[in-house]
Amino acid sequence: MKPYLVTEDSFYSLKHEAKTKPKKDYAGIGAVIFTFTVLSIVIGLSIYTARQIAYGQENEVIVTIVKGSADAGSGENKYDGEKHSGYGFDPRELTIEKGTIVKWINNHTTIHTITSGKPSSNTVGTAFDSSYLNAGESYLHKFNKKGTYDYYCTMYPFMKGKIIVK
Ligand SMILES: [Cu+2]
Repeated sequence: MKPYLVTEDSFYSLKHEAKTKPKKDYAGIGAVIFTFTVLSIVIGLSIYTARQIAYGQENEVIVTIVKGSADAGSGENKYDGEKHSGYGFDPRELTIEKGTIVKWINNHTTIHTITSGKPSSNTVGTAFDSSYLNAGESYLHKFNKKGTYDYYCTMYPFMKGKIIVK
């Protein structure tokens, strides 16, 4: 192969070209912007796809902490035990497939928790624990193991729920 040589003439012509064709700089910026845009879309889609694989939105089930949950144990809004439907976790009991994500949404105006176990047990919070969930916040947990998971709210322990994973 012949090595490429920069002769006096070609050097001059390069310099001359650079001087007389400033438009080339704009084309360069355009290419950079275009590349950046394409890369952003590709990276964005990759993250979205990875998230879809990891969390599989089609396998997401929602449990809400309904309005008035903190009043469930008192007066007029007396907690209705097993039959309750208006207070606490809705649905109270939920059966899901292994690998499903449960998303709890706090639709109440105060703090609640989603804590695995029963208030009296010594395994409280071992399977999952949302810690303090403010009004409007959500907590997600993916259930990868079959079993029955009791949970409750440490702020208002009369709020109880159950997830059955098949
Ligand atoms: Cu609560």
